[in-house]
Amino acid sequence: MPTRHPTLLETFSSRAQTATHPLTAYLLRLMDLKASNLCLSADVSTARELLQLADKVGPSIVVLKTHHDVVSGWDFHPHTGTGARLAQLARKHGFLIFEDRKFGDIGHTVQMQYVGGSARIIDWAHIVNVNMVPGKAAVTALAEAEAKWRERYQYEVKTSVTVGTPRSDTFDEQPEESGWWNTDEEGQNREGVGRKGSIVSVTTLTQHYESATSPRFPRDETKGEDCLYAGIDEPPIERGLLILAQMSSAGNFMNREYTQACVEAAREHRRFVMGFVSQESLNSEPDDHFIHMTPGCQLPPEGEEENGTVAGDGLGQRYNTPQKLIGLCGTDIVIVGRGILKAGDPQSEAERYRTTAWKAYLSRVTKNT
Ligand code: BMP
Repeated sequence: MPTRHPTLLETFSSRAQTATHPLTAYLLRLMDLKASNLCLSADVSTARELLQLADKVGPSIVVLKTHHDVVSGWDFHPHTGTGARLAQLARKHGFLIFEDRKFGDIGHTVQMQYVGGSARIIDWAHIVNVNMVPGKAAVTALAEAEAKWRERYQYEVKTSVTVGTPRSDTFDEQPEESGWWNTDEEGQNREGVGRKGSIVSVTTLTQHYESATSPRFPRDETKGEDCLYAGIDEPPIERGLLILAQMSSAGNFMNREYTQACVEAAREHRRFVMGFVSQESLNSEPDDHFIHMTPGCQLPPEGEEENGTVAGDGLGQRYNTPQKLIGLCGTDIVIVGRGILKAGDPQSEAERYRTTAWKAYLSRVTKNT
């Protein structure tokens, strides 16, 4: 049982007022609006299933967790692909996308994995997580990558072509560095875009950034649909990180000292780290306003004692009920995969999880009154 930090007894709407991270504040407001503290772990094997599932279960959840690398047929197109279509469903139903990528490499590599490659995770996932085994530098590196991405994506690239004679002072002699932050979707170098022209013969090609109406979501341009969930505006542009501080699997190596190092790293990056993937609340200092998401959650089958025990999956996964995780351990959002996915009717099973998890939260905070 964690120490009784004030956040354990505070309502989500009240915590939204004090959250340090803008995306956490938004998520807490969304939770309050939808009366949901449920995350679906959408571990299905095809992109088609994933999109259908997100559309069906979307109304019950506040976060959709993906492992994009287990999905076959994932379309990487930045505007019409799977990430963009998920983003569209996220706007329609009001949920955030959490890519459970568990970055776990040196800083330079995690930056490339986050922002670049075919998946361009940062473009469609509001939230990602990090496995801090390589050390705190991975968190710093991801924070830096996000800040650079945000700076750049506040603007859209507009290209104009003019014919004329360029003056020598319009050209910068400095050699340019290439990296993930200055390549576009096709991998073309974009460094210098917005500040200088280049010539092909006497034609001047000028590219400049213009403020984008909404850079937050790549839209599905093929559908023309663009509805936004009622009652709340667009999420902020800021991306968020969760630190994997404790695991649900039996025999994992994340001991107390390791978890504490995760908490310290989070405190050093309060503008980027939203909180933790953990098995309990890790808020302990007065300034800790972190959010906690917890996997390894299942309910006993319908009709059985709601607080009964649930067996593991035989592959190391251990399960606890929403009542235990939210009521006793103080977590905020339960992450449920197979408990919902394997049900005959995932949509109504998600509703069963939503109502149970919400009830556990309500009974926790009403102990305050
Ligand atoms: P399920 O509810 O089907 O056991 O799925 C749990 C999900 O949460 C999986 O996607 C898994 O990768 C993830 N997960 C976990 O189970 N335990 C952890 O400690 C961290 C995770 O990300």
